Amino acid sequence: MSISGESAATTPMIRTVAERVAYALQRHGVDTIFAQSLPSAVILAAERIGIRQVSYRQENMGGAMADGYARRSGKVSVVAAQNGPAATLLVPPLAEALKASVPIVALVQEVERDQVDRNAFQELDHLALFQACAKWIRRVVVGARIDDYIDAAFTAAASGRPGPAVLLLPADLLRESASAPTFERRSSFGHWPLDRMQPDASTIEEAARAIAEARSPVVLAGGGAHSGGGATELAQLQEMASLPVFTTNMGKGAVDEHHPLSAGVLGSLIGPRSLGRHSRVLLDQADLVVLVGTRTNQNGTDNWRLIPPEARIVHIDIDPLEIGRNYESLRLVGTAAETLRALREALKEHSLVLRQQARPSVEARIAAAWQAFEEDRFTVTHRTEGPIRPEFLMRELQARLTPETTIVTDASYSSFWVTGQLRSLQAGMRFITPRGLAGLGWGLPLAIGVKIARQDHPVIAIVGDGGFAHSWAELETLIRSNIALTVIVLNNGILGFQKHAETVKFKGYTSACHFSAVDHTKIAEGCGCPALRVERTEELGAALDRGLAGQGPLLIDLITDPGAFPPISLFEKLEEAA
Ligand SMILES: Cc1ncc(C[n+]2csc(CCOP(=O)(O)OP(=O)(O)O)c2C)c(N)n1
Ligand SMILES: [Mg+2]
Repeated sequence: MSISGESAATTPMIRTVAERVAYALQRHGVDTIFAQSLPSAVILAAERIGIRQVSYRQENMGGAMADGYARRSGKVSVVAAQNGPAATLLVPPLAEALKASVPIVALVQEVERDQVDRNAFQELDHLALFQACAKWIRRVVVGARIDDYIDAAFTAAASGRPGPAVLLLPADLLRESASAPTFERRSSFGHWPLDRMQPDASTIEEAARAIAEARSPVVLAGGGAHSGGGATELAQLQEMASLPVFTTNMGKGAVDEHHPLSAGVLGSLIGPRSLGRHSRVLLDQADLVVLVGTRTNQNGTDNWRLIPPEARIVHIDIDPLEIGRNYESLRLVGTAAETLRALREALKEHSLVLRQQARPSVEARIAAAWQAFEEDRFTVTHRTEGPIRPEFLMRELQARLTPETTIVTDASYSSFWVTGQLRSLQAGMRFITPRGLAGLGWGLPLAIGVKIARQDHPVIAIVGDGGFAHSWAELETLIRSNIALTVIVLNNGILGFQKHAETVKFKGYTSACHFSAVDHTKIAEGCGCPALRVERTEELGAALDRGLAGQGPLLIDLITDPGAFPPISLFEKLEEAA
């Protein structure tokens, strides 16, 4: 990229280590940094050379913005923060990014080098702090090595299984004059996956044969299927080899869910009125399961109960440690796109007659599952009386989706309403959910990051009222930074999942579960954000149209039915009791 040339040309101008950091970021294609002015020397230098600072109100949120930005842009994102208290607030979003495999470089200020271990102001052991939530942590102590460390941080974040890398930058080091590095670095590592890999030919061949010869193979694709063009490759393999494809919550959108071989999201969404209740039999009866980019976690497998024990497993993953963690598998270590492409190439040498013969009946079973799902949920998707059902919102939204629309959710029910009720329109469409750790509060900042990455595309954040309360303050960021996001608050007045899960497990719930009434329109308007309160189904369409017109931000405070819960397996008993 041209930036490296520019960086080389301007090198003589660089005076401080902080400036060298800014130029190194630019060399890696960074044009946006999520920060709140700190470390000041770095942010000043970055703004001076045209890197945009999106300034968050709180570090938790800044980290989640960086997460959304990286997920949607395909670029490594950068978040920066002060030492001590600010650094501690980066822990939750970096933990999400670690679990969800999202590459973020966090630049964290350190106390001055000669003040270390003297109880300097806001001194904290950052190496220990970030141990459980970062892939890589280093402290830079020699100014001349700064480019080495910036490049190492980007390499750590974007290579192999992507994840967060933390670079600790002592304040005095940043102000120091920059001495010449041992050699000029020119590479740009700002995109991910950094290294594209595929398994050896004999392993690919074995997997291809297994697919060609299986009685009833299925694919289960996770979030890894989205990285680096994996979704396009998966769609081609699905069509060529007539393979039915399920996704996990994180994998949603990896295939077009209107394709006749797409069986929707599985995981824990298998309760009454779910698609999974009807579609899961395909997985139950599979003799071969091809896992693509999934950590086979509890939610993605419904407590590890979905995949039949006698099925053969082929597991494609960039992380060798995920393969075999929960299922003994044929090991296909590689990036999703390259490995799926290699599989498709290998399958050209095989007869796919078994797959073609099975296809009409597989398609018929999938169509019947979608049909039964539509019938089961009809009463809630069409209910116009009483408090608004989230399923009604999803039907209204579905009618307004385009393949370019990105839906972003918070943790809790908003994730499940979206993954379970909406239907993707195209392979690679994105439904971004914080399923790495499922922490509350990340919907709004994730969506802000997504919208900054895709300013020309519609982005809708759907958040529960409990989770939204973690992040109200970022409505001001939305306005100040001129981000045209539609935010829908599912205002059911309760910590819904908490209340219902306690009811199932303990036949009662604690006094924390009900809130006093909150008028989110007032909060939004107090920050200068236009807002609407919607209580009746007939008002909803116009409100959505206004948000999607894209003229500016809009908050919709949607008063929803506190009795509604998504069809996750845990709630089966609750549904039966209702
Ligand atoms: C940071 C964090 N704290 C607590 C939880 C536990 N938790 C999961 S869902 C939930 C209730 C969420 O309520 P709300 O955001 O209003 O969504 P609803 O379920 O009502 O749609 C809680 C407390 C969590 N996931 N993350
Ligand atoms: Mg709620």
